[in-house]
Formats: sequence, C-alpha cells, structure tokens
Amino acid sequence: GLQASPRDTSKIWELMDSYQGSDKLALQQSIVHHVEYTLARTRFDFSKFHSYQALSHSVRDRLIEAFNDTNLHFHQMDAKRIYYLSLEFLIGRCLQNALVNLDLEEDYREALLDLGYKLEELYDEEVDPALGNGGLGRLAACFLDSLATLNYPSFGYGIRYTYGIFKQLIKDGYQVESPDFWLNHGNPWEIERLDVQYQIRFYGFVKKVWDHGVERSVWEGGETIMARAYDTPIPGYNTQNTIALRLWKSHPASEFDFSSFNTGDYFKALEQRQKAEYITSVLYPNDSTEAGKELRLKQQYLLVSASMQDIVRRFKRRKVLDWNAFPSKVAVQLNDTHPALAIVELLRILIDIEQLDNMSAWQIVTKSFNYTNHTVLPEALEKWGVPLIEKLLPRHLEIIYLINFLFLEKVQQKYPNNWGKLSALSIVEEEGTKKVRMANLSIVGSKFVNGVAKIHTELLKTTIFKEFFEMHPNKFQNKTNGVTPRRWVRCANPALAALYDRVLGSDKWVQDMELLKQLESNVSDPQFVRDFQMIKMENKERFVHWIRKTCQVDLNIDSLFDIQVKRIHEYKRQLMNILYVIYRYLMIKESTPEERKRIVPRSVCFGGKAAPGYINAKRVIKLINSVADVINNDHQIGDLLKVVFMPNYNVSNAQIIIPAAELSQHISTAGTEASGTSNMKFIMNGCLILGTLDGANVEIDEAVGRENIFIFGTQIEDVDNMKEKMRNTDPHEYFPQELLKVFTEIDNGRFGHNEELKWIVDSIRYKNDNYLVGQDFKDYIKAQQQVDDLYRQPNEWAKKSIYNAIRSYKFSSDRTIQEYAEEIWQLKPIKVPEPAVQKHER
Ligand code: GPV
Repeated sequence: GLQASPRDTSKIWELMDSYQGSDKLALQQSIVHHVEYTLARTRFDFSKFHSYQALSHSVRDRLIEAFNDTNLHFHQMDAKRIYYLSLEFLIGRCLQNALVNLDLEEDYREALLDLGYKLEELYDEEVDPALGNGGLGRLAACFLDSLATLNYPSFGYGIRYTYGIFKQLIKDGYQVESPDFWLNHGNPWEIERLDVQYQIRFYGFVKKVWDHGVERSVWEGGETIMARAYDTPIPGYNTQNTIALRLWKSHPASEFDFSSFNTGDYFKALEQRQKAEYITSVLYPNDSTEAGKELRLKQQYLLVSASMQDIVRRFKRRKVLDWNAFPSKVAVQLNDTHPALAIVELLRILIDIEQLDNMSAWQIVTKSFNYTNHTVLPEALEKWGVPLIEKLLPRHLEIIYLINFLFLEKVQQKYPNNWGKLSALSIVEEEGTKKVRMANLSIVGSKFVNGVAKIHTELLKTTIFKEFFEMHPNKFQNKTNGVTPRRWVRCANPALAALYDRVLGSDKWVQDMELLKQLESNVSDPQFVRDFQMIKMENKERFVHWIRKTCQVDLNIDSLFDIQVKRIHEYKRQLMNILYVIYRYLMIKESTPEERKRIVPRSVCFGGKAAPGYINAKRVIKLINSVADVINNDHQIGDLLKVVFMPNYNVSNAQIIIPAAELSQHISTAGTEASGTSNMKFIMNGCLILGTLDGANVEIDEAVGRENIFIFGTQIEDVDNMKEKMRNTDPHEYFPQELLKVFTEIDNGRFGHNEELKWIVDSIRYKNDNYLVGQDFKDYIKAQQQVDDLYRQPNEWAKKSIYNAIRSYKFSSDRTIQEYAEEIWQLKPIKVPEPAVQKHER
C-alpha cells in the first residue's frame, strides 16, 4: 500500500501560517464554503438565518487565527496573566462586535451586498447570549473587550449555562418568565475543548494519613463529575490580540464505574450520570440577592475548581517549577464573592495535592487573589450555612477554619481580647446556625479589595468593611467602573461614531476616548450641533419603529424620550418614576387650554426584569402596565404623554434604546447603587441624566459639570436622618400632598380595580418607605420641571447632551482596566505580532 512520508511539521506549520484573504472574492468564497460544507445546505434551501450562520463561521475562522497566535505568543513570552472569575458574563451578540474589532465590517458589508444580503439584517438573526443578570455580568463583558484591546494577557472564566436569564413576556400586564434555550440552533462563537476537562468532586469525606511524619488530608468518596471547557474568542479592537472567555459545562464523569453497573440497575445508573448535566443547566435569576440554594453552591464550586485546576496546570507547564513564582505569573480577580471559594480551592490544591506546607501555600494565595465588591445591600452579602459546606465540601470547611484561625490570631495580636473586633472580622458568623461570610473570606484571602465607584468605596471603608479597613487600610482601593466604547458607541451608534471620525480626522478615539476632549470647541459650531441633533433624530426613528413592532405603541417622535432601563428593584425606585408619571397625567388632565400649550410631550419608557420571586418588583411592572393602559388610551392626552414597558430588556435591545434616549433616569436612594453602568452608556450617546448623587452619578456630575445634569434628592450624609424622620412622622405629614393625591387615585381604581396596585402603595405607605420615595418626591418634581424647561430650548438641550458625550471619556472601561492592571495586577501589556502579510495585501 501507500507509504506516508516522514511527518513534515514544517510543512504543516507553513500551511497553518497562511492567513485568510480579505478581498471581496475571498470573503464571498469563505461564506459560501461554510454554506456548503459546514451547514451542508444546497443552493435552494438556505434562509436568512443560514446566511447569518455561514457568515459567522467565516468570521469565526479569522478569530481563531488570531486566537491561536495570541495563545502561542503569551506562552512563549511566559506572560503574567490575569484571570477574571465571574458567575456571569453578559456578552451580548458577537457578530458585529467581531467585525468592528477586526476592522472588517465594511468589507463584509460589500461582499454580502453583492450576494444580495444586507449585513444589518443578518445581525438581527443572532441570538443574544444572556449568561448574566445585569450590571455585574455586563461589566465582566466590557472588561474582556478592554483587556483584549489593551493587549493584556488574560482569561475570563465562567459557566456555560444551558439556559441564560429567562425571557420576559408581558401577559395581561404581568411579567411571565419563559426559558431561554439559547443553544437551540448551535453557537458558532464557541470552540468545544474536548481535551480540556477536569474532575470535580462533591460530598464525600476527609481521610487523615501519615506521610513521612506529616499528617495529610485526603478528600475521597462522594460524587465526581467533569467540567469541560468551551472557549469564546474575544477580539481586541485594532490589534491581533484575541483572548479567551472559557466557560465550563458539567458532564458525567468520564470513567465508567462498571461494578455499580453490574450490580445495580443499568438504567438507574445511567440516569444518575445524567444528573451531572443539571449543575450548569440554569443561571440563577437573582440580581443582588442570594437564594442560598445547594445547586448554586455547586455551580460556584464547579467554576472555581475547574478554573483553578486549569490555572495551576498552565503554571506547571513552565520550564522550572517554582511555586514562589506563582503570584508573579498569576493574578485572579473575584467578581464579587460568588467565586470566593477559589481562594480555598487553590489552598487545597497547593496543600493536599502539591504538598506545600500550610504557611507557604497561604502566602502564595494571598498574593494572587483580589476581590471586587459590588454592593453594600445586606441582602446581597453571601453567607453559606456551615452544615451545607460541611456536607458538600468537607475538606474546604476544614481549610476555611484554618484560614480563620490564622487570621483571628493576627486580630488578637493587634486588638487583644477585643470581642467586638473578633466577631465583626471573623469569617464564621457564630449567631444562630453558623455561617461562612463570603465577603470576609474574600477580604482575608486577597491582596487588594476594591469598590466600583468613589462613593461606594468610601461606604465600604466606613460601614460594612470598617473593621477590615482599620486593620489593613492599604488593602482598599477604588476602581470606578467603565463601559466599552466599541459596543456602546461604535456598534450601537454608528452615525455618532462617523461624526467623530469625520471631525477628529480618524477613528483613534475608539481606543483613546480622551481624544473627545478636542471636540469641546465644536459645541459652539451650529453645524456640529445640527449634525448631532440629526443623529439623535435618526436614532429616535429607529427606536419608534422598534417600539411599534414590539409594544404596539406609536410614539410621538417630537416628544422627550425619557428612559429608565435596569433590573426592577425597590432601591432603584422605578416606583417613584411611575408615581410621578401619574402625577404628570393628573396635571395634564387638570390643565387649562392655555397651560396645555406649554406642556412638553413625553414618552416615558421602562424596561427591566424582576427576579421571579420578588413580589414587590413584579407588582411594579403590573402598575407600570396598568398606568400605560389608561394613559395611552386616554384621548384627552393624545400625544402629550405615552408610557411603555418594553418587554425583555437585554443587551441587544439596549443597543437600540440607549442611542435614542434624551433623558435617562438613575434615581436610586443615595448609598444604594454601587455604581451603575448604563448611566455611562447613556451619556456616551449624548443623553442627559436625571439622577441622585449615588454610585457613579457622583463622578458623572463632576465630569460633565452640574449645569449639564439634573441632580435631586436626599444626599448620602442625610439618608439616616431622613429614614429616622420617616419612621417618626405621621404618613399624612410625611408624604407630600402631590403624592397623597396619586395614592388616592390608585386606591380609587383609576388604573384598574386591582388589589395588587393598592398593595404597592401600602409597601411604602405605613412607615416602611425605606428608600425615601416620599422624602424625595417634591425635589423630583422640581427636577422634572427643570427638564421640561430645558427641553423647550432644543439648542440648549442639544449642547448639554453633547457635553455629556464628549466629557464621558473617563467612563471608558479602558481607563478602568488600565487602573486595575497598574494598581492591582502589576500587569504589562504584551502585543501579539501582526501577521507579516497585512490585510488587503494578503
Ligand atoms: I452584588 N450588581 C449586579 O448587577 N448584580 C449583583 O449581584 C451585584 C451587583 C451591580 C450593582 O448593582 C451596580 O451598581 C454596579 O454598577 C454593577 O454591579 C457593576 O459593578
């Protein structure tokens, strides 16, 4: 037969080193290739969706080229890497983002047009991966984009949930949840790594063995499953660097336990194996609250164990094994406390498996981890019952006790016999059933701890982590959040991006947002202002079409587009917004014909999901829809006021909504919203904020200037006093007349004879107004009047909107990531060399 020639690796490499061509024909051939060979379609049976799929596979090929180059280069450079651990990554759609970052959007648009396809229509065929709840998951996605763009060697580690956040439907005004089976039609953006799998153990027992005179712990028994890696390449903008988002999926253990198969029931044994898949099947839909469910703890441990095994394996591939070098090669960032068990897992690996002594292992761990806190709300601070941890992760509980022992010894040294300090700082809460405080564990195990906006970090230092701050003041840092200008300006608002390109003479601002400073002088150029207004108008038109299609409501294009989109939460005060809408409605109804002429028409749009078990949040959705029903169908109101609840707010909807907004509301009670990130996206798109001095609003106020933002409400230093006053005042004195009138209308059934609407009012009416809706309402009305006054002067409004956009550069996630890299990770960028053959020359 035929003899294979001796393997010629240089020939293989040479073949692999040639890159895809980027001329029109090459792009078209690559698309058609995938139609025929990847999708196996004939020329007669492919739809728009198939075209999207073929296009995505064609783009994916290019991503993989860059991705492989990147991984190889980082390995060769023995780069220090940063590992971002998060239970959520809300990456949104990939296609447009990839094309923009690869600078191929125009080339593909032309190639497709020639074949009879509109690129934008294909964008809409993509499912929106929704593996996150809200701000925390979206922040992780923006950070990956910046890490890749700034050439930082890095990985994101998360979970590949089979079901993302539920799809929100509105039926009869109520939220109804439906499952988000996003993988139904496959996922061209992921690479399944059958060769990257780790064993994960649950339950079992700890055996003590003597080994050369030292006692060692061996964790055995219980159940083992496998975690398998799925990589999504994340391309940087204008760079070859392409990093990995590595997501884990649970599988049955690979070894076959034949004995149990032989003795027991074959089908039962198989059924048992199937249960493994359940662990990563669904994302928990709670935003900023913890349910304390066993399955959730299993998810957390699976992420942590697989990721730490992967990190250790990569570290051990270095030429010489020197554990003390670990912190100089590895930095782990914990996205809130959800992955905090990683601290314990690394200790377990170092002590039990790599056989390091306790103290050396602890030194390595505390130099490698860092923790970001995202809330001060007590209901969101994770605590796991000791009995549950003992059952599920018996060895980890021992290690947690060891950590606590070492730490409390230090506390005792510094504050002898100070029981107050000891009980505040202890990782284990002793009152009632014992609990492990994950925040305390994270602080003790980390080198640095950071908050996500200045005001939030100050709160951490003076309230919930006061004792830790007093003990280790240098551990605490601020890292104000940011958002990526690639997705949130360049992709979502291409017209604004084109205006910047034209006026600034290049697209460099997409990577260096500070360049927008140069546009300050253009604000006095009437043509520039008109261009901006025109772009806003076009974005409003796109939004009007979308609202008509999705909500069956016709918006008045000349009305003020006033938007509040975020998870529904009492602290975010959507209730205050809708109560004001009712007040405004009543005002219009009572107005004289003369007064009516001066009324500024408004379209008030809400969007956001309520956690399925959060009754008050779900009732607020019902109230909004009930009010919308009455107002939108009141012929006396006409075009002066419209209210919409936009169902299923998600990343791809946000990309339509945000560029169309003229006013956006960020009205949480001072001290409750850690940062907020959509506030940043709105200002980047030239929108004014109506907000409180909370979270990042404080810094936005500083950046844009008080004359360019509408600020109202109780300030943080007065919140406690005002709550006290609320509890000590008769409701009829506490609530202003304007609000009492609104309550009466709801009580009287003006928005439907529905008990639930009354119960929402009841939730704040009797000395329970913990978020100070009553206290802030009058000031809110006043601020709303200032909004109306400004909107009557379109030029002034436009100029202030432009100031928001061009002074938003601080809120680029590039700035945030650079601060993390320099001040927390000690990380240097490493740029992957561009292929010798350049695009267009290839
Ligand atoms: I903790 N956040 C979130 O979305 N989910 C959570 O479980 C927790 C916090 C949010 C905060 O509420 C926002 O203020 C913040 O901007 C965002 O995290 C990112 O830091």
